[in-house]
Amino acid sequence: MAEARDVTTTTDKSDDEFAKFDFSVSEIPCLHYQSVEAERLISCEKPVVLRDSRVISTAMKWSLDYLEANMGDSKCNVYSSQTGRFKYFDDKKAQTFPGFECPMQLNEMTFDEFVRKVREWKAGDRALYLQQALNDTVKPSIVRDFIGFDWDWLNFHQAKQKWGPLTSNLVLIAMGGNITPAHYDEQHNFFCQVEGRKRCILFHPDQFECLYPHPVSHPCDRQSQVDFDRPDFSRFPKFKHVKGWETIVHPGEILYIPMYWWHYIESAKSDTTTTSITFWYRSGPTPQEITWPLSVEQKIAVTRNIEKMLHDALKNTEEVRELLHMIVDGRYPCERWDHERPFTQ
Ligand SMILES: O=C(O)CCC(=O)C(=O)O
Repeated sequence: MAEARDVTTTTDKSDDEFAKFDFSVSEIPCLHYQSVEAERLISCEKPVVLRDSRVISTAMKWSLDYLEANMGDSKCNVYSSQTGRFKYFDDKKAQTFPGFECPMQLNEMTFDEFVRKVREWKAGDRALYLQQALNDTVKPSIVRDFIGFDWDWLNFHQAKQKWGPLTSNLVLIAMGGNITPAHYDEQHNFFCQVEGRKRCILFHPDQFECLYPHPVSHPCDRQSQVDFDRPDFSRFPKFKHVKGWETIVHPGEILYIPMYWWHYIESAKSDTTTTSITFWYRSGPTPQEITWPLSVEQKIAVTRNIEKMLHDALKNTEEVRELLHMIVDGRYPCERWDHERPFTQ
């Protein structure tokens, strides 16, 4: 099991460990999990890396060998990709969306099979990524480890932030170099690192316009259309101005990823595998008192609902575009609104 990092050296990127990008990034603060500042950041929905916690200390022994012996014989979801990029897509939407090509393939296999494939993997093979929700098919030892998580701390935060229920704990086992392209989730996440290092670049929800999400009706809804390695600035000119927040999470650390914050996640190339566990929480009920102007997050929720309503009514993504143009063009003059971009705070 690896030691937690020396926090004075947060940027331990050796030149060839992670991809290089031209956009500007600031460092996500890394703080003691009980510090006042960490609590403040979580309360105002800002990302923070929490160190020295014992939240998943019972999972710190979850090496591939340990999991192989204890995960049980049920099938796990293992994605494969020729490019090493694992862009999530909605299977149901994919079946009807014209011309959609799946960016990765789902294979179901037992944990043992997955481990065997990882051990036998050679250059040129498709990269593999296990993404399996923890469920009751695991052996009692894993259940004991799970019960041993610091639920007092987790439940305290869930109640304090007035979040909704915990929806799932995903175990993520990536091969070194795997990339989860930029996307946002509609849930809060305590993202816990068990083994290996992951570089996480987060973007505030107000970067929505720079990241060009796919339409809501697209199978890759909530994912950026921009290929970070080869950005097409003629299609996505505002990507030049995107500003991010970056960290490398190490074993034992927790990254708080607030709802609607974009995240791009990359496993260190020299780590054979990396293991993480997610704790996803729904947002709480809508506050009884709404104040104006709405927050960026509320505007994104409104935007999503409008897009969904239009698509449900028209049943055609191209017509959504035409209808929105008809509503806006020549009627809401730019000069008046330009200083009040919809997604800036
Ligand atoms: O770790 C990864 O590769 C992806 C994780 C992720 O997107 C999430 O936890 O929301």
